[in-house]
Parts: sequence; structure tokens; C-alpha cells
Amino acid sequence: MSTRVTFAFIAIALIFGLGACATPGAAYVPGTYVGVGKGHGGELKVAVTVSPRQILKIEVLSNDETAVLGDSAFEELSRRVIAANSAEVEVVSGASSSSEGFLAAVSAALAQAGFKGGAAKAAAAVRAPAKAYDVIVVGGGGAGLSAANEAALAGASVVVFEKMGVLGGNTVRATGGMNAAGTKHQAARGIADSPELFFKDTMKGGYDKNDPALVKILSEKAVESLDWIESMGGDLSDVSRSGGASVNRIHLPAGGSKAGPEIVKTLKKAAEAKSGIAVFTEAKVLEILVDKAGAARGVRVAIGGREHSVAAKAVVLAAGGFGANEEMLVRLNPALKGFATTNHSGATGDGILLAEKIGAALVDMKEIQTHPTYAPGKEMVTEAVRGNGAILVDHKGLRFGNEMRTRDVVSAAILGLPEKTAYLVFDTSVRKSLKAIEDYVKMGIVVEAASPAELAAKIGVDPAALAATIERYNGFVAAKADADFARPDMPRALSVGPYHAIEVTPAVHHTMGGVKIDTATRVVSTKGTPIPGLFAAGEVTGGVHGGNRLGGNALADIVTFGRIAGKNAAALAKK
Ligand code: MEZ
Repeated sequence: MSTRVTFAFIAIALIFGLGACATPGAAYVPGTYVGVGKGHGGELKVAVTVSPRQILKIEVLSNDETAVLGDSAFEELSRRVIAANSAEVEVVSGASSSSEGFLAAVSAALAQAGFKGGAAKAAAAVRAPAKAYDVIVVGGGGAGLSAANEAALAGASVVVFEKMGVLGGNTVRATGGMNAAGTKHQAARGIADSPELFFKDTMKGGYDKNDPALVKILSEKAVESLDWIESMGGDLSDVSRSGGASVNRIHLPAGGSKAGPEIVKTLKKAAEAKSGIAVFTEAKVLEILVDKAGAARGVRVAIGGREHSVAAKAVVLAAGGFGANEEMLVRLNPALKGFATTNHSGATGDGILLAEKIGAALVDMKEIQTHPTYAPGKEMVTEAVRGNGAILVDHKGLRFGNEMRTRDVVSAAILGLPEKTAYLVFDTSVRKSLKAIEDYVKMGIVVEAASPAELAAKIGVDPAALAATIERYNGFVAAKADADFARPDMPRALSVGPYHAIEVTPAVHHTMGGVKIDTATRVVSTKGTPIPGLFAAGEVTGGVHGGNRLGGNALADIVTFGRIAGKNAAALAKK
């Protein structure tokens, strides 16, 4: 706590202390107190206002959490803390570090208010869903929110059941951007791209294991998906390069801030503005209900300790992949034992299992992708850092390949190093081009030094070798040709100090397999026919990405196929 805040506390306590003493049984000394905690992104400061017996108000003064995730978690936690009149409440699932930081800050504030425990606790009210809706969406990440928005726009009554405490799923963690070909932002930069080239890159990146009909839709419709997000106020106007792309095609907010939170924020706001969408968090779908003919007719869902059977004319599965289900990952690919994951803790594949239980066919389940640049124990470092110019060096300070190859190839190259980690190295011009880097700095994963040699000394690499590597790379940038590894895109020289390094290693990132869908996003059964009433979109599905997903294609996938699922589910409901 800063001196200023301490002073404010003493002043408030002195002013209100007498009043509190005069209130028999008071739990708090009335006033407003500032408490500090540590969240996922760094320090988190709250102001808590209390009366003698009740927590009245909680205001977050500052924090470095992912905006949309933190805001949702803080809103929910404030509700819980005020209802329980105590900071001893459950964390919000899916935002546990942010929750813990928030609750620690509230506890610190309450301790200043003289709280020693024992305030009256009130049970938090639990909402219940209606008995029936036109469309049920299972999962409140990017695919689910896209589906919900489109279904409601088509006039359907919609409910979203999200098992975590916050919306956003893996989408809120997505950073580097969304692929789309033929956008106005590419045109403004003179980038010539086309759905055909996008299709070719995606099929090649997926080793041609992808379902070409789905890839055709992805490559043709992603531009409309981008326009749709922007028409609702989102910003995806910056364009960068991702591994395996022939041109700059990955779109993110201006200045290079994180794309996923921008998309979730936009979709969430649009959903909140519609009266036809009910959203339940911490609502776990246990079963897809089917009628005698095998058509999906609703779900059984657990909310606040009670189970409800909710009917619907159509169900959209958008429950994500299984990148956080170690048992399932290792069963499908034993080589992944011990790998960390970039996924949120709710990515456990439940949606896939629910669909499988009612006869859905599964495809490509063994296709699991690692992301090459994960800062051990901390955070995925976006591919956009390389896209905007960073290089990768080994522990000798030497580059070991073209940094812009597909992520399976770059991951394998890092795992082939004796230490199984590498360093992402970049200068201040790269840092300035990408706001997302500031989050890594705040998290303490970036080593900074005035010169390449100093940086090398700090990370334990030979100073002369790293300085020579950077000088040689800068020569390739000037010559517009990488004589060592044929890196196709070298956007800038690394010549502006200070210099930076992040130690990275591969971590599980995307599960390409899942339920089989057709081009209308209808879930296909093991008999090869669509399961009536059941649609699916996003990482719960398989087939779009084949053997390896290209960076930027997840956000394109979830919005594009989420929209199709929402529209088609609503059309079925209105029949
Ligand atoms: O699509 C992705 O997974 C992606 C772009 C991730 C990232 O590196 O930011």
C-alpha cells in the first residue's frame, strides 16, 4: 500500500471510528478503504465502502488483468461479496488468479475497516432458466456468443449456458489475431490477398487433412466475420503475419493489443444489448436431451446446486476443445505428458463427450497442436511478437530456423534443443509495434538490457554470439533476403535499444479434433447423417484445421462458424 492510501485510511478511521464504537455489534468501522492484492497481470487495487454491518460498494481502482475477463470476474465477485457480506466467497471459475487478487484486496480493505470476522452472511440468490427457449447455446466463448447474437438477430429466444464463472472461454486468451483475406485493412496497406490463397495456406498448414468444404467457407466468409465484429464496434484494423501465411493476413486491434478480448468484449456488449439472450454462468450442461427420433430437444443443466431440464428447438454446441484436459490429451497423444497448456482451465472437452454420447461422429481427435512460445509457468507469448519482427535464438545465442514456419515445426525445433527452451529476442521498435508486449513486461517475463551483449549476459548466453546473430539478421533485413533460413517476412531490423528477451517453450494450444459438422454446422452422426436439432461451432468441432491450425484461424473459425450455427439454429426453431 502506498503512503497516501495509508494516510487516507487513518483519516477515515479516525473520522468514523467513534460512530462505529457507538453501534453495538458493528462488524466494520464505516468508511471507504483501499486494499491491494496481486492478480494474474500484477497489482490490483480496490476501494471498499462499508457501513457498520454491511459491505456497501466495491470499486476497482486499478488492475492489469485482461480487460473483459477481469471486468466480468470483478462484477460477479462484487455481487457475491456484497451478498455474503464477506470476502470469503468462491473464486470465479476461469478467472481464479484475478479472483484471488480481488478477494485479497477486499480482505485487506476490510481488515482496515476493523473486520475480525463474524459479519452476518446472506445466501446469494441463484437465478433459474425458463423451461424452454428457441435456441440453447452451450458455451459462452467466441463461437457461442457469435451464435447467440446471430440467433437473437434472427428473432429466436436464446439462452447461453457457460460452465465457467466468466464468459470468453479460450477466446479471451487469444492474442495474435483473426485471419481474413481481402479485407479493407489489407487493401489500405497494399496487401494482395484472396480467399483462394487463404484456402491454399490453410490446407497446406493442415497437411491437407482438413475438410476442404469447411475450409472454403472459412476462407471466403472470414472477411464478413471481421466486418461483422467491426460493425458492432470492435477494432481489428492492424494487420500482421502469422506462421504459414503467404501474406500479412492476421488482424488485431490498432497498436497490437490482444484480439481475443476485443472480440469477446464486442460480442458480449452486443448480446447484452439484445433482450432475447439470457446468459447463465457457472451453468454446467450435463446432458443433451434427445427425443425418440434422436433429435436434440434441450439440455439438462446444473446451476447453483440445482438441476434443470430446459427444452429448445435447437441446441448449438460451442463448448470448446480439450486443451486443458491432461488425461484426454495424454490418452490421445502420450508424447504430451507433462506439457503445460495455454488453455483456460475449462477447456476439458465436455461438449465433445456430450455429443459423442448421443451418437455424434468425432474426427481428427489425435491432432493436437502445441504453441511454440509459452513463457514457462506464466503465459502464451503471442506469435505476433515474431510476426512483428522478433527472432528466436538458442542458448548459444544462435538462430536455429525460420521463425515464421508453422507452429508445429517451430515447436519441434525448440524441443530439439538440449534445453528444450529458446529465447525470443526483440528490440524496442518491435515492443512499440505491439501493445500486447506491455502485458508481458508487467508480468515480469521480459528481460531488458541496453545492448545485445548486455542482454546476452543477463540471460546467460554468449554476448559476442548474440550480438553477431542480431547484426547478421539486420543485414538480411537490409538485403531483404535471409541467407541462413529463408525467413520470408522480416518487417524491421532489431536496432533500437533497449533489447528484450523472453524464454519460451512449447505448450498445448489447440485441439484440432472434435465433433464432425457439415457445411451448415449440423453435427453429423456416426451413421453419416446430421443429428436433427444439433449444431456445433468452434474448437468443439473437428475438420476445419486438419493436422495443424494456422495462427489466426481459430478466431476466424469461431466467428464464421458460430454465426452460421446461430443463423441455422434460429431458422430451424422458426420453422
Ligand atoms: O491463432 C492463434 O492461436 C494465435 C494467433 C495465437 C497467438 O500466438 O497469438
